[in-house]
Amino acid sequence: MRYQNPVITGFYPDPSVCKYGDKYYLVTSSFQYFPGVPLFESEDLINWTQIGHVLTRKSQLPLEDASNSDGIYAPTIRVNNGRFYMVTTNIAKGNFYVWTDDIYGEWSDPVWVERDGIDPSLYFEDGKCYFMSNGTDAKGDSGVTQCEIDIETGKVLSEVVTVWHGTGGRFLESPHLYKFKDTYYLMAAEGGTEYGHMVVMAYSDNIYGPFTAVKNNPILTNRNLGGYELQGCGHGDLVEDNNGNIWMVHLGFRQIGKWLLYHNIGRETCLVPVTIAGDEVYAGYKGTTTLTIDTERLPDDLVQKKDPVTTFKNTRPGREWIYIRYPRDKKYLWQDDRVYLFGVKDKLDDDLAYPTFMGIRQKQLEGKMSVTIEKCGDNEAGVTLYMDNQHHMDIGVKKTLGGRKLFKHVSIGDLSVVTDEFDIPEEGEIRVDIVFEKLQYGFSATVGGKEYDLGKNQSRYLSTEVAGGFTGVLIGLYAQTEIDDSDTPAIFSDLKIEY
Ligand code: 6LW
Repeated sequence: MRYQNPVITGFYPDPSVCKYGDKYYLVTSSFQYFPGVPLFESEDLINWTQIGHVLTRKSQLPLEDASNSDGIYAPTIRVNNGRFYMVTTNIAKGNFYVWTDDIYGEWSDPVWVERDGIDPSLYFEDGKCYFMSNGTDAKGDSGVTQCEIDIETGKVLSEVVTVWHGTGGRFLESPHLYKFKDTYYLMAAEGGTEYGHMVVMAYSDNIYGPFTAVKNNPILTNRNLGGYELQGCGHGDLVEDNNGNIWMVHLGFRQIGKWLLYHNIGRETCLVPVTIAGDEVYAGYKGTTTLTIDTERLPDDLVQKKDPVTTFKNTRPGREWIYIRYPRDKKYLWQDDRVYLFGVKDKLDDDLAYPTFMGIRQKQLEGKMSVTIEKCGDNEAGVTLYMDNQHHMDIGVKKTLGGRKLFKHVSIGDLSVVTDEFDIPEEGEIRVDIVFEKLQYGFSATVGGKEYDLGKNQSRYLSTEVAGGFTGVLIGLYAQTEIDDSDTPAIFSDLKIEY
């Protein structure tokens, strides 16, 4: 059959996967957003359904100090004796894991592990649990570090050993350990999560090494494919299916144009077949990831489903919709096909703030969205394409003395500009339309049967290459006022996002 990469589109980076029974479970990074660590389920590896998040409580997810792209970095998911574990880094606090015996239920409070480095991973064998990260050992050596931990308490039980230094690329990270046919395989990423990203692998007869690099490293990279739209392939995890086939999920990003080195919708989750043959490992198409993959490993009648039109009815707060740091209590209300947002003083431009905002990922480079703003609350409400607090494009409605203004506001770094502005009637709903193209966004609105052209802006200004960081564009709804206890909500209805 033929499937398309990415298999999970939009800002879902650093995927990790495990299999339990006949189902696969996958998690990704979430940075400064709440809830943390999106959790997906699949029966076939190419159709993934988000079933929730792993970190759903403030006690699991302290994000007060999390600026853009801080917070939760790459997670690893594993299952051992029917118990699921998710281990990750909260960048301001350290490494921790949580566990659950019910994948559809709540996860435990964090169990902190006194180990440094990012991208922690767990490996279970013979009643023992090994913890690895890209850390530093007691001798000051750094690389992939490994030790045994007590999985009940998180306590480090053994000496920390640097087991591999990689193949020489910068930023050796995302270590994962596996055992295939009695040989240990250690997989990691190198090159950094940009255009030089790659996946490398080593093997050993012993769990603590020494690890020898396989013959054909990097086993996966798109760094040498000039002009190919899918770039930055790296940071992977392996899983074996019921037929003994091995697959890798990994991140990659789609450039906005073949020769335009910008990506705005974040790092996404891809899937490639892998074959391990002793000291050689074959991944994807000749060690690269293609947008289209033909495989005999999946049945010909399997269909890769397209995203349905997104509405308020088929999405949920805290599932697809996420918040910046925390949703303040009582500022969000969902009723059937309507969303009520109670504005606060915090603004989209503010760092370390808690604006009234809920966002959902832009999942494809091309598409369109529309939503009705029935009321704009005390002061201001709108729609934003949000990369971070310094990079966003907003269509807003604001009350003025005796009327209202419809406007477009754009923040690009230290430029924060209202680019278009119209006086509109004091009453009546506003329909906002945004068209997503690869190179630009087009904005318009309709009020009382009259259409307002709010112009176009280049998508590159919301890209990672311009904004920096590790996230991707969210389609957000927001409300703002001059007081924090407003009881007049902005009201949104009839949302449609189509790709
Ligand atoms: C993550 C690191 C990486 O922890 O980027 O792509 C960092 N790889 O492994 C943030 O996602």
